[in-house]
Amino acid sequence: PFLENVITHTDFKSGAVTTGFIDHNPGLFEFKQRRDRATKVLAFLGDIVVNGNPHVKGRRPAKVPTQPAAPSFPPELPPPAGSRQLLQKLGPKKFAQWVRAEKRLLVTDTTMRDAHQSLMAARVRTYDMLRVADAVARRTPNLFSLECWGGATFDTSMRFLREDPYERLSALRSRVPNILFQMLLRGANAVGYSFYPDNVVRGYVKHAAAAGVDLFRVFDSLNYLPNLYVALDAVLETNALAEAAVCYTGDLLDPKRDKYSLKYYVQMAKDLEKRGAHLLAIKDMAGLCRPYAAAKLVKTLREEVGLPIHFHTHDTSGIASASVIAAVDAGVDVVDLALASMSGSTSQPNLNSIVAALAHTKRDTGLNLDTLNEFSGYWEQVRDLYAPFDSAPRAGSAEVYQHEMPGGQYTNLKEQAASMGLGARWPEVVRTYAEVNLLFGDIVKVTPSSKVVGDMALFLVSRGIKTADVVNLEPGSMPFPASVVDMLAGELGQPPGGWPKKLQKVVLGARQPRRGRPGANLPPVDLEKEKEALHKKLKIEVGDAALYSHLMYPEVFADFAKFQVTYGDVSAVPTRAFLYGLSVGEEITVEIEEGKTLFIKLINVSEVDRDGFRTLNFELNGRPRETRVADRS
Ligand code: 3PY
Ligand code: ZN
Repeated sequence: PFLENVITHTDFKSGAVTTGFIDHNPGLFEFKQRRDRATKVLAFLGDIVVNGNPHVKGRRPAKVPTQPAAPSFPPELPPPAGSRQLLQKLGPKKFAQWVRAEKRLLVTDTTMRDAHQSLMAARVRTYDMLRVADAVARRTPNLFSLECWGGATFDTSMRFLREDPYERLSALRSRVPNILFQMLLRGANAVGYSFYPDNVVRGYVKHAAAAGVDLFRVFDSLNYLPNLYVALDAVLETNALAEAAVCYTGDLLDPKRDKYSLKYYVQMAKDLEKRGAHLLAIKDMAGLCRPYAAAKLVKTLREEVGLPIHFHTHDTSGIASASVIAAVDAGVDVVDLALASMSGSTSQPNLNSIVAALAHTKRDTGLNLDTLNEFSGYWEQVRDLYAPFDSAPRAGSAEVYQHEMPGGQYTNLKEQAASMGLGARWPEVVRTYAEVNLLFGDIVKVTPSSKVVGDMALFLVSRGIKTADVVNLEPGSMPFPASVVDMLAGELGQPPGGWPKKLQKVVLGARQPRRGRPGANLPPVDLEKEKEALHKKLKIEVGDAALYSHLMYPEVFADFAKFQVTYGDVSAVPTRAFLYGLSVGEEITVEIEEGKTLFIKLINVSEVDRDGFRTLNFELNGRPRETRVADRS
């Protein structure tokens, strides 16, 4: 094939070949690279066909749905200018003023991040996003932003989907140049579960902004400002929008629950404004902000601070769209919503219906309902493909006001409980979760603090320990989960009012709690040295993307890098084949790069041979190819 490449080259044919011919035409070698990539894709598909996708095991639907057709778009028309061009023109400060002065309700679509995180344990692949991305850029250019990065998706994309989160960002960016990209950043915890040295947080943010993030929503899992400021300051050093979040919990209308009162939120908002935030988010991660509370909170915040307000909630109760409408009436500037088929339950409220509700009012969004409905139809079919992970509650439930579990955690914790054999005891896990929150002193629960509450709940349920008995245990006598010990030792920062002293003693034993901001005295990481060490360890090229993936998730990244050496980039494999393999006679196309498509057909799967292998015959772009796979099924 290489020879074939040479003799068909125009220079070769015309006789203009000199000794430098090969050197001057590196493209001749592309063939080998492409062949390697194809071999790896076949090896991957072979493994899925023979052994199944390990994450689907035992949960394969009786009838596997087909891969849906992507919504159409006019390819000859470039995406019209949108919010991103406006940001580039105005800069973040003026842009924020524009947002605040805008009459129509501005809308963020969370379908590509929080919606699938909250419905399907963050399992939606880049493939399904890219298939609709061109249409989104051209047909809903008047969206305020697309939330498409950060939160749990950074981890799950490498861990379960075997794809690079940075590749997702750049692939989406190249198709959607006109709408703001929004990410969720966990303050000093970046996109991980523990705190990082300040220079890691700063470097992470700087690199993410350069990689295509326009708006960073920054929060802290205990509403602990010193933690939040580290990340907020980092965003303020870029040209991106810094949206600081006030995490909402409890019920501000309940006089008995006065720890998280209106006054508390207003003070926090003022502090964030003073620090330089461009926008303010009300981050109601569990969907606890009831309609009348939302109205009061939005109205007051809008009076007390000059920033535009961005309302984020979850529909776990089933009535979150009433809260959205109440917030709209109270003057909220932007709201987070998810496309109809990806909305409701633990996800965001219904984008399409809110758009319809506001049509012909003074807050009319200007979004095209027919288009949104068509997009929702696409996602409805995509969602079917992910049925094994789709474990969100079928209907709204007022129990959320008792357990206060974030929407993004619900399906993940349920997965975790099931993997520990506690699937049938889910209601007990949920009850214990609520008790643990009170045991911890009634805290804000959002990643990572919510994970700690979940870890403790699973620990107590699996060991048969009553929550009420914990404070009476001998200090240091119980091997609590490391996350619980660390949090009570101050490793995530301080909750309002501090940690309950007695509980802290029981959990920490002799360990002394840390005071103040966890990252305050941490020496910076030598990033260049870290890159070299990683290069030596994994024998791969280490750019910033690899560096930060490694710093956030060292083991997950190492495992992912190993996977890539064997199987290459599998993100272009259609989801149906990725999750369920191919049947004999089935053909798929895999676009390994722009304009380079592999046509792959499975022809035959042999019986297991003496060594425990099966031979798979494929047709690759019309030519026979074979791959051998160990049968571990
Ligand atoms: C996350 O941090 O992943 C969240 O979605 C928090 O709401
Ligand atoms: Zn959320």
